[in-house]
Amino acid sequence: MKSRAAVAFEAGKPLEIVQIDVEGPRAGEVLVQIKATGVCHTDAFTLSGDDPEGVFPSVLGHEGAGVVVEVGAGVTSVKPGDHVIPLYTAECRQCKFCKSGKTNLCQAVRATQGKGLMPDGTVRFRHEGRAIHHYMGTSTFSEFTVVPEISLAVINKAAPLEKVCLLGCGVTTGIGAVHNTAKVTPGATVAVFGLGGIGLAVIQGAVMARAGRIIGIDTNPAKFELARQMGATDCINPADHAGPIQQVIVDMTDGGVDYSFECIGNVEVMRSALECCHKGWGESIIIGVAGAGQEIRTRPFQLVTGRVWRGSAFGGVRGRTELPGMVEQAMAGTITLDPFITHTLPLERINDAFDLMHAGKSIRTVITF
Ligand code: NAD
Ligand code: AHE
Ligand code: ZN
Repeated sequence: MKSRAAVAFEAGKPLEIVQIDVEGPRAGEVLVQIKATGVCHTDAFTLSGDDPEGVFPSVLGHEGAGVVVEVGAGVTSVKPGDHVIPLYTAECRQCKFCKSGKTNLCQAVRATQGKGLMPDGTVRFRHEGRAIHHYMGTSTFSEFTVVPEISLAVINKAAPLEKVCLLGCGVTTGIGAVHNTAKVTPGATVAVFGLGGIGLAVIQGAVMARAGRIIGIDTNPAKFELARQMGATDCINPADHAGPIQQVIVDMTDGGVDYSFECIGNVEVMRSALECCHKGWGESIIIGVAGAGQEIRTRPFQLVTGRVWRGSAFGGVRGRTELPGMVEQAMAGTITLDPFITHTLPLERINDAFDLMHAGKSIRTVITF
């Protein structure tokens, strides 16, 4: 079938809105009509060319929601008409990772997904006969996409797709990192580095966990008002301080925070986030994605003296099992999505969404089809 799609033909170039050919679903696959998709900083990161797994041409996008159109042979857990959120972290419930009970990082389709291919090693997208790669197993910047059955969470049909698409990445990542990775406790002091979509979702998670103090840090003070509205008790711009930001935070928290979250993808800030943690127990969670060749560093003494470094992918959430419940929470108002949606644009204007993000003017732009 034909599909309108925003194709990344080359790294560092704007997306091109073109008509692509989408092949029907093969065994174990599902054809989904995407109704809405958020634009996450990771899409911009991959488009920039910094992602070691970035392949071009490709259809980016991994924060979408849509409706099942057709299922391939052997598909039993979804049917046409189901409302779904595509998962960049699949959940097969059979691999060593799923069965461990220790991680959400299912590996059933991860190797081919990282190469921009479907699990059988081929693609379903073509443009003028040329193969177009998939992205993160989701490719939500296309009106029609094909994904593995195990990469779909079936959600309540009454949920507004143009809002709950944000649970496909940003909001789930931030809230999940607080609850599943850090396990923030009531009364805890929390520092959040980067007040974009992920950082604000961490703030929302910290409020849900009844954290006592939530310190937001951003180099763009325009992000502070919304951060405060969502529950930040203090907002700091590192540029307003002469010394290292970790020292500023240690001084204002009687020795450091209980938990910190890096939501930027900057390895220098990752160091600050670790070093602002309290001696003996403070834990720092890396969420931000850093480019090829980047490495983190600190004095090992920071860890010897009890600080802990962790990472979190998709907030540690098992998508097929847990996302439907998070959608219910959003419908009940326990999770709030509206404040994240600063802009809504049609697919034809998707490059504006990237511009708004780079200019620091948006939290999330939702693209509608
Ligand atoms: P965003 O662009 O909306 O927000 C980033 C924020 O960081 C901005 O407000 C910006 O002003 C701020 N910032 C930039 N440099 C800074 C600095 N030196 N000090 C303080 N603040 C600074 O991005 P986002 O969509 O919220 O994504 C944030 C990061 O999380 C990205 O690296 C993204 O790739 C990553 N991410 C990871 C996961 C995961 O599962 N681990 C999921 C989603 C996104
Ligand atoms: N491809 C990159 C890493 C990208 C990355 O870290 N992705 C996050 C999700 S970001 C969503 O906005 C993630 O979940 N990673 C776990 C995984 O299995 O991909 C690289 O460095 O190669
Ligand atoms: Zn994302």
